[in-house]
Amino acid sequence: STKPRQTRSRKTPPSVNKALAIVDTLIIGAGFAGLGSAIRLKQAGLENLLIIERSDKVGGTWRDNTYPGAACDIPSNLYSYSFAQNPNWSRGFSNSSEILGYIHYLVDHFKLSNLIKFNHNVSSLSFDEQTGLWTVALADGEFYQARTIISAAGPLSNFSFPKIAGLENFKGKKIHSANWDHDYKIEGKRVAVIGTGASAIQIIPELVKTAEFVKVFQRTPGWVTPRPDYKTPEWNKIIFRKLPATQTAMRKALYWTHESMALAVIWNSPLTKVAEQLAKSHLKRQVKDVWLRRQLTPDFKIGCKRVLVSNDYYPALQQPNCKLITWPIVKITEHGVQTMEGVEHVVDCIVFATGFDVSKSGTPFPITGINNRNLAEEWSRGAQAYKSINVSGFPNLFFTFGPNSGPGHNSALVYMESQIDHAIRLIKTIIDQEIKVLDVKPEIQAEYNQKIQKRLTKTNWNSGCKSWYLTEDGFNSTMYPGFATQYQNQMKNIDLSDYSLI
Ligand code: N01
Repeated sequence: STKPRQTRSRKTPPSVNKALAIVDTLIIGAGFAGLGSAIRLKQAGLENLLIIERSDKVGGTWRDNTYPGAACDIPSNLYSYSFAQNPNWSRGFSNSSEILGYIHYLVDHFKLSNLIKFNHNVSSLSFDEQTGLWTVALADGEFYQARTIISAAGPLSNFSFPKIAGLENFKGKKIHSANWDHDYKIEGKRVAVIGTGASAIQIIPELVKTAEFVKVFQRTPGWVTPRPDYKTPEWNKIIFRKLPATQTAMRKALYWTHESMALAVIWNSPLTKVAEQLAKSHLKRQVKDVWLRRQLTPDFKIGCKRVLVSNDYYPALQQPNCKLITWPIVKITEHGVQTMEGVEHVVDCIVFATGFDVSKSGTPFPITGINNRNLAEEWSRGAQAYKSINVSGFPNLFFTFGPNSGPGHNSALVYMESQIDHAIRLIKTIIDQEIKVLDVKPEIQAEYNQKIQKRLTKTNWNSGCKSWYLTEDGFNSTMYPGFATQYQNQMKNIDLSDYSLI
């Protein structure tokens, strides 16, 4: 049945102490991964499912990141599900509203809306070995129960303001890139942008169009490569519509182009130097001023931080109303940003393109497993899982974008799809074989992680720069050290002897 087995009105007082519903699979998050999981579960005939979403809309990161210029730096034909190709992408690289439109299309086309519970904020997850059920408590005191959980809460779903002295003293407008205030008019304003990462380089070219001036505070310059964007001709869309195989072929070509980039950005190889030369030529072509070019030249290996993709960032920095500031920030004052050489940069608005709090990305709420094990505690010195989706001691629980699943060179959606299909095959086994507890064996998880960590030592991510991929101690529990093809292959192979089954 598509309906949860047991439901009752949300108005019933919590004192009755009954689950709002007991379902086979409960998905946390209605972003790309959560919705994709629901689609694949339905297609596998596992329709007894619910999606819990803390906000009032679907879309996850593409709902939240609506800053001016928000777009994707991976081509749309690859940044979409292979089982739901969109022949109508208007550009090679889509903007965030078109991607959000695609997400809404998924909800409508695969009839997901009646499965989503909005404004449901998960406060904890706990597993009961006796019943083999997870209890999913909500912030309002109600709860659900589920045999299996897919946690698709997103690794970059909680934005963070940096710890800069005096932040609270600023009397002007503070905006974070992931929480843009569209009611605030940038036109004619004096703006500071802190950060020069993937978000900032998309925002700055838009702000310089209307602001009185934009001061860009750069701590570390990133590697910027050209963005081969184009407007899709109508004939191309018609061909994709009439002959879907041509779009599949295009997707394959994009996939293998990105796969080859792994050789340049994941490991230090002769191709790393080639990629750095390409980025340097891009910089030289776009920035004629030698001093500015020097300030924009990175001093770490390409790939160590996320590679930036832009044609309009460098030109924007050279607009008469834009200025790159490389003096370190000392503090935020009432009126602006003070830098080390003693200048106070007075502004009306500070844009924080300073990234996300990833410290709790797998455990944004307490997760209690077998014998009261607490996942946040176990992950406090660095998260680890088996094949990025299962954690020993936390049975029947599946993560999307769990530990060491991040791509540095290919589309996140490719990784996501294989995580989802892997999880669903195990969920099907649990449901069909009436398994109460499917728990990865600790020694299997340990062995897997030893190999992952060993491989990571040889990657550019661990070559000395600081990034959100690493913890303060330099532990990398974020990235997958290999090709997407390797990742997909490991996810395709399921060996039930890796798990304890009860
Ligand atoms: O955040 P970031 P982001 N003082 O953490 C600087 C995804 N994404 O939002 O490099 C001064 O990368 C910091 O400086 P430094 C993508 O996965 C995807 O840009 O640490 N500066 C850096 O410049 C990406 O990796 C798309 O020295 C401070 C910046 O702020 C992830 O989101 C588009 C500071 C933060 O960069 C995050 O990107 C956009 C301080 N105290 C984002 N603290 C796509 O197109 C931080 N900074 C798919």
